[in-house]
Amino acid sequence: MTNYSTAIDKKWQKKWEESELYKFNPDKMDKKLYVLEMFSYPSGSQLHAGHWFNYGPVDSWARFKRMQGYNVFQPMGFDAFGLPAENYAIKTGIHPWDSTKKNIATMEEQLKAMGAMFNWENEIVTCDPEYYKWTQWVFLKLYEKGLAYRKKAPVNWCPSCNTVLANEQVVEGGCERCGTEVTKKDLTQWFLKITDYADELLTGLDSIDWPEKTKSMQKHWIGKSTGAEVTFKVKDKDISFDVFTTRADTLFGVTYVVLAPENPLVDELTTSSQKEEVERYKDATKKQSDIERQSITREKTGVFTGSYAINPINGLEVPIWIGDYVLSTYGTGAVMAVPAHDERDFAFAKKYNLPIVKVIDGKDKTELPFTEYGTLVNSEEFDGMSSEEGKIKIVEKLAENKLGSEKVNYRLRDWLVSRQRYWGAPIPIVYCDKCGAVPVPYENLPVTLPYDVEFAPDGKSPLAKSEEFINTTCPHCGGKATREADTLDTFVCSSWYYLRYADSKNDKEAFNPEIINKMLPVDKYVGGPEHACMHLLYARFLTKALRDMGYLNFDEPFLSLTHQGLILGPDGFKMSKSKGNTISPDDYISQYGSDVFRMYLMFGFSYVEGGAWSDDGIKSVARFLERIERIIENSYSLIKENKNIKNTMDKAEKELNYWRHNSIKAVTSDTEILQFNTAIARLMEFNNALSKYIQEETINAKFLEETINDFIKILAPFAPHFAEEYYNKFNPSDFKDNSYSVFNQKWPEVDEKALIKDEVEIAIQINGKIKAKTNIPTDIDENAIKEIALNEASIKEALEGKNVVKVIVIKGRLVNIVAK
Ligand code: ANZ
Ligand code: ZN
Repeated sequence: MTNYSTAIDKKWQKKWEESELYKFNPDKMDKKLYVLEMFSYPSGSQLHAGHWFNYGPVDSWARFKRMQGYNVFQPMGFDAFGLPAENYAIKTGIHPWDSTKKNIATMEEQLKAMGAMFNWENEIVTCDPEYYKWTQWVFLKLYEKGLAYRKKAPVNWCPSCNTVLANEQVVEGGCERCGTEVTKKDLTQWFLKITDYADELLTGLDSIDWPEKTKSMQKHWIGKSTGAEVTFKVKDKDISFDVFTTRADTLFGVTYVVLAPENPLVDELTTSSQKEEVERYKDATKKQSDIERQSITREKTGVFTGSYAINPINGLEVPIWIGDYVLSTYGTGAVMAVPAHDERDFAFAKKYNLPIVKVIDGKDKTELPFTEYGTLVNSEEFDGMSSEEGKIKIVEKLAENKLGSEKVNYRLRDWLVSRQRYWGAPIPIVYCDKCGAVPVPYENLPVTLPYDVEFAPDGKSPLAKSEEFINTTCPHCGGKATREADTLDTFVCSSWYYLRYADSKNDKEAFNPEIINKMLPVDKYVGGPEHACMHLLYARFLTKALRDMGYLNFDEPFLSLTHQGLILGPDGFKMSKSKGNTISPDDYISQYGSDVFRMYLMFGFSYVEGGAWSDDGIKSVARFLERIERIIENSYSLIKENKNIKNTMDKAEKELNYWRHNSIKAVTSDTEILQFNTAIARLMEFNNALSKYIQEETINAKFLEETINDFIKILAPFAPHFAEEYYNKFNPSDFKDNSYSVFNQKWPEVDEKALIKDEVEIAIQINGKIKAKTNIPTDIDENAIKEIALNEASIKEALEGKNVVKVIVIKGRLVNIVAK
């Protein structure tokens, strides 16, 4: 019968809480360690095994660090605004506030059953006015610095979620949340000027310890491109326009130019005979998203405007077209087309019978479009130059005539943050007929989200329908004004939550910079890889913006990042309530106790890979803890009995001591890199060695006691309640202070000497074939090893009648006897 059960979980959870064991110590800043797991949405479904997989193992890592002497800060909270909570509310008819609060209460309870050392005293809930007041403050600060602005732009629209989306929320043309195909609308929206930080967001990646793949995704998303802007004058008109090109070396091959249909010059350039066709084409383009338009496989289409432009390098006239493969949102919204060397231009030229002129000579391609890079031809004074040299020389020449210059472009667009939904932080701006857009004064924050609102989405901001909310007075002139009815995207709330955690109770300011600058950056951040180009990018931007305003003294919010793997449903699909494949931890916990469940997750799956759920191994983990229990209990009685006790360190002691230190060493290094499954395998080895030792006729009680204590200590991060129980059994305490806890003990140190074995097993070969194995002392010389090998019984026999030609010794591993 096993002693370990949920009763033990509860007992220690209570004790830990009462004794404030995990409280962060603000006086020990030199050893602070900020460990953070991405907080979750309090959606209707409860915590499933996947959530545990995020939080449980990281808590084990934090406990390990605590025992190494770190002053750990591990806060927890809820990302409570946003579509999931709102959609759940719409489905059930329960108000988002009520359902969210209820869900949070349930999730808190489930999280507490995990027994993690969360700093609950610093909990934050982003939909609480005490939190979003400061989200609004952040927004106003950005506004003050010109980093938040409003503009009319063609934006992504999800017809199912009835709201605009940021570029980052469009995944392969679909809505990040619901998958519905995203369309475009011309709307006036609020943006945050993340592009101001494009370059630093790129270079900063070199300074942080993040998975390479995530860094490269961000790099790609930011998309730095170095090229040139080249000016084309319009024939017979007093206008000109710039194109962005990365291939100035191909300028002599330009046979036409293409503007994005939305380019504001189009109307002016369109001749009357082309007007009708151009208008029709513009209308058709409006419906398509940028992602669709960029597809390589899609047929390229366009319309001639009737006007011509002059190639600035050779004075040739080329027709001006519009085409939807040119995006209005990239570069200058205009391209010079070089069909001989660019695939898209080539397809377009073929379709519309436009000329193709080869200007780069290379050898690797024989079919059009020709090789990309090579030597310039058909370019007069530049003939024979390499592409690279040509780029420089051609731009130099253009620059002399003020018709071109070097230019760096980024793919990154400003972050669209306004949403036409109810469940978010109101944007703290009012509109006055006289004064225009006026920020709500800081002392009037928060702009409270009203409770009684018809929130079912219909494409218009629900807050606009709330008279009580929308009508206000202008803070500037006191006249009649209306409030901004859009709310902030939840990613704004989560872009700064890691700052608020560290000073969560501050009601005077968003945070006290002095505290934050000591507590941050976050030392270890753990969460899903799907956030690579959203949350993780937004948070970096916000940190840099607040730093430049003087509030922060660090450049990056998250120094080290790990993505945990995904625990899939038993069917191999992502766990979701709608698929009915979620695994609830609750039943397992009541059956086995939380430590068994936690340890099984850590032992059964690689932390960074995850995998499909199966509970095949959970019984064996439960049995492992039972075995440990038995061994500890038996050892305890052996020591107490005080019979057959010795004080010497003999062979059996040395053997156990070897396994003890071997485990300490491996568990330390594996846990450090969150490689929990192998760490637990080492604990199992250690346990086997203990089991063997206590069957000895005589035992060294003092040594056994020390060894058991070490074992409990290195087991503690993985089975916290269980280990606390047995640590206290072995080391009874009066509970006067917190020294009772195994988590206040020092992590055991490796005694390297114990790892040097007295004996090693070596293989003995004859002519390269293994014939025998034997144990030899480690401290003997080569001749003695040869002697032992040659005198081994079976070897002696095999060598009979043969001549030993040579004996080769590879120390610690083998002896090869060459014989004829
Ligand atoms: C002429 C040329 C010749 C180009 C050639 C490429 C190859 P990246 O590297 O992504 O920055 N381009 C510029 N603005 C564009 C827009 N708004 N929509 C669509 N395409 C645009 O790509 C830069 C290249 O993409 C530019 O260089 C331009 O085409 C095109 F053999 O200019 B290139
Ligand atoms: Zn006013």
